[in-house]
Amino acid sequence: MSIRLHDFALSGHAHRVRLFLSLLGLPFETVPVNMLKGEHKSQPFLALNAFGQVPVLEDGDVTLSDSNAINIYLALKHDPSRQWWPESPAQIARVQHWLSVAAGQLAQGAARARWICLTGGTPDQAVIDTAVQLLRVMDQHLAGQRFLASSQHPTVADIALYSYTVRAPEGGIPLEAYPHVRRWLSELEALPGFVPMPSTQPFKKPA
Ligand SMILES: N[C@@H](CCC(=O)N[C@@H](CS)C(=O)NCC(=O)O)C(=O)O
Repeated sequence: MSIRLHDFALSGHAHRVRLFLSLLGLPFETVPVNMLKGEHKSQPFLALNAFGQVPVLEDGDVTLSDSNAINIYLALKHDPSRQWWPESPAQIARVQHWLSVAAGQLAQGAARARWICLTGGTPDQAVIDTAVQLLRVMDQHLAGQRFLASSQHPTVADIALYSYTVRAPEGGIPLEAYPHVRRWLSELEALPGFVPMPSTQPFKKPA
């Protein structure tokens, strides 16, 4: 049974799943969801995800939403090496810590600033401050450790933080001041199967 990804090219949340499927070498079918036309709030899409958000993954009779939940599923189901989702309680907790950061400070900071800029607005200072504080913490952390939750290999934590961090400049947040973050981004971009998060220009805000 084939894997289907309900995807929107400019969504960093969707990119997390697209990227991870590609890194795992899993074939999948893309079902484009045109968020600019409001397709994510249509009845057929709401039947897949009542929150009306991309991404959604269908794997046979399993339907999942939430990028991080989907990537945990993919890691547990399709990564026999158990590299991407660790086994020890302490390591699992370290990965989960960063997944919480991705759903918290990253979403409220860099991801929000980017969306506001792409739709023609100006992020307020609190949003910028949240993004900058996270980048400072990440830079300090990555100065002492190769990946976010492991010194040896990437995990789903790195996938969760990658997409919106690399496109933070689209939200008016430059990355020059964070050399360890930039080194970490480059290491992820060198992984076999890596697919980039598209860069984009501001567009009209969806109605
Ligand atoms: N927790 C969700 C968040 C997904 C999300 O916010 N997706 C955005 C696109 S980047 C969306 O569909 N927004 C529409 C909405 O919230 O109504 C995840 O990790 O997948």
